[in-house]
Amino acid sequence: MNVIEGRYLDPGGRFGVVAGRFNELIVEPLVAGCADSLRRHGVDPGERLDLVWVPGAMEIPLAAQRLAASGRYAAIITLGAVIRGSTPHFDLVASSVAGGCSRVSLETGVPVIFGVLTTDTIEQALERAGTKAGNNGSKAALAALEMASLLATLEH
Ligand code: INI
Repeated sequence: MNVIEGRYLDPGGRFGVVAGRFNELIVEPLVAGCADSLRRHGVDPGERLDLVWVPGAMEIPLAAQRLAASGRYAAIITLGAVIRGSTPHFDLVASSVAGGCSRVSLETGVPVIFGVLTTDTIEQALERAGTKAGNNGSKAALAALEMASLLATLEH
């Protein structure tokens, strides 16, 4: 059996992070976890990582689309926090950003990693931003390395 899979090795190229400022307290540690994970896998953030801030999760797909369409990135990582709390349009925001990111990825052929938290409570979001449940930004960085490496393999 010929197994084809990506590896958590530096595939080369630039990486782009698009982060939503809304719920910044949660998103800042996601960005830090993402950059740290890339650095520990050989990607120097100072040299090869661009960070784009947008107002909130709703704006993430458009910025991700611009980065992906530029052809300059091995992968784009999206980070944000959509928290149900008392927000009536939680479902709309959550499904819109998820669908938008997936569309950008399929239309451009560039991996767009979905590192946007969608939780019921702030506590659940905090748990995934560097406390009890790890750091979703760090997990998103690993997914970006794996997908960039997989696509490089599939192209040859
Ligand atoms: N944006 C978020 O990133 N997270 C949220 O939880 C959120 N809530 O709850 O409303 C949110 N709203 C803002 C939205 O993403 C846009 O920035 C805004 O509507 C302007 O277009």
